[in-house]
Amino acid sequence: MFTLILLAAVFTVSLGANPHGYTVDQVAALVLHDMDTNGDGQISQDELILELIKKWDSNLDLKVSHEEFVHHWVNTYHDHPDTTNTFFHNLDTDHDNFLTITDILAHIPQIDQNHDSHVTLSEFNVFLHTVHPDGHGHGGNVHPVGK
Ligand SMILES: [Ca+2]
Ligand SMILES: [Ca+2]
Ligand SMILES: [Ca+2]
Repeated sequence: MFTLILLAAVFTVSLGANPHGYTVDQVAALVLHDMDTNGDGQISQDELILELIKKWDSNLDLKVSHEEFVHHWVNTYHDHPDTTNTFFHNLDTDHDNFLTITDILAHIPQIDQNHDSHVTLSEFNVFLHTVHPDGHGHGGNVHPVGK
């Protein structure tokens, strides 16, 4: 399943990944920009945790619920709710329906490909393509749109 998502993401030319026309590449750039609080062009582990857990956790229980995540992600990046739903479940490594520090730490080795403790745009871009279905439904549950 995971391999299929990866292959679909790699071999698909993405045209208009969400209703506002952002491609996955553009969303990756937006997310990185939002997370990069010290403006060095990279995301540290702390910035990743700060962004997701502190900013997105509306009720301050250190867990980002499915509802909180989808609400925030769709509002911020204008993504399709179905796509966002698949994205959330791919991020939720322990399948407890919450994104926590545990889920983030589980993804860090995969995101930070050269293991320098910082995530660059190209690293984040590759990661997003593997966990986030594009707007044509490849790898996700979004209705395919004809080419
Ligand atoms: Ca940074
Ligand atoms: Ca989880
Ligand atoms: Ca890195």
